[in-house]
Amino acid sequence: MTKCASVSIIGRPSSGKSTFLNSICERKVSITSPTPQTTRNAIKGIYTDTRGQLIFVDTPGIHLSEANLNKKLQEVSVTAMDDCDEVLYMIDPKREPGPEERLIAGMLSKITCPKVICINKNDIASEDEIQRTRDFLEENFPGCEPLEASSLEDDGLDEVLIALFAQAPEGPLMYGEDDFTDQDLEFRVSEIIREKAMDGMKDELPHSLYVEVADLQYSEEKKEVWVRAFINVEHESQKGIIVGRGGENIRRIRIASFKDLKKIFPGCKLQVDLRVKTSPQWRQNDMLLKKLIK
Ligand SMILES: Nc1nc2c(ncn2[C@@H]2O[C@H](COP(=O)(O)OP(=O)(O)OP(=O)(O)O)[C@@H](O)[C@H]2O)c(=O)[nH]1
Ligand SMILES: [Mg+2]
Repeated sequence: MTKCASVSIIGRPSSGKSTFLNSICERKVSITSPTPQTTRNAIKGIYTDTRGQLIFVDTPGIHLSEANLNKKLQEVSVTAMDDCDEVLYMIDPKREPGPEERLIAGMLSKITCPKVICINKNDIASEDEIQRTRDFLEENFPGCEPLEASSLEDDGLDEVLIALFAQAPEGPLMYGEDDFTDQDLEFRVSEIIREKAMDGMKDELPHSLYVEVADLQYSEEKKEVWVRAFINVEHESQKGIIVGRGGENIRRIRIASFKDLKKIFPGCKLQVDLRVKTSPQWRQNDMLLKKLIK
């Protein structure tokens, strides 16, 4: 009998949850960046081998904040945490465990499903930083046996899979053997463009962006794809930054997006039309947040 489990990946922003998922699925399923709070949705990545299937749900990093967008993001993570067979708790040893980490550990200790704890980024963490993290985990999950890995360098991830499969319930596969995500094409396209638009942006700008695919025409027969997308920012001044001097930055975003989109539409003639738009205070717009964050 095969095993099949849904696994929510939970942790602070930037702990490497999406990087882990991409390494496991061997492709970009969920966008990543050095900016905290990159992931905004519950993103499924499916891993299948002879043991069975693990349906990972990547979640927004849990961050203490009363802002509308953050509260929405937290809701996504809490729902995923409550509604899965197992939890993978991803912790970044480079950051000292503070109130945020304690909040997450507190939430997770109340959850009864099996948990696997992974100390990520062991390629760059010092022994002291790893020990500090182990002490924190022992305090919060007495007797736990955290694993160590580097999601970026794909090191130690097999052990994480072994631990997850060991505690997974038996059951038939929920998805096809070749499936790796359930995201629709428009969403995947918008996320790739968002990743490229976030790249190199500082302060509030990465958080002030959302991407809207206005048109996506895909002809499998003609092997042609046409994308028109709007990069939305909150302020007029941010528009100029995204466009860049002489359109230099928007050109960079287009070229970088193009490269990744080619992987989604291999062998297709691709046309990408990007526009920048101001959408004042979109992060306060509950209707829009409902549509964007799920
Ligand atoms: N050195 C190193 N860097 C890592 C590792 N895992 C992730 N990173 C880096 O950490 C940053 C954040 O990674 P993400 O995967 O986007 O983190 P996340 O937990 O999904 O973050 P949110 O979506 O904001 O919650 C990126 O710059 C990654 O390249 C790792 O194992 N080693
Ligand atoms: Mg993420």
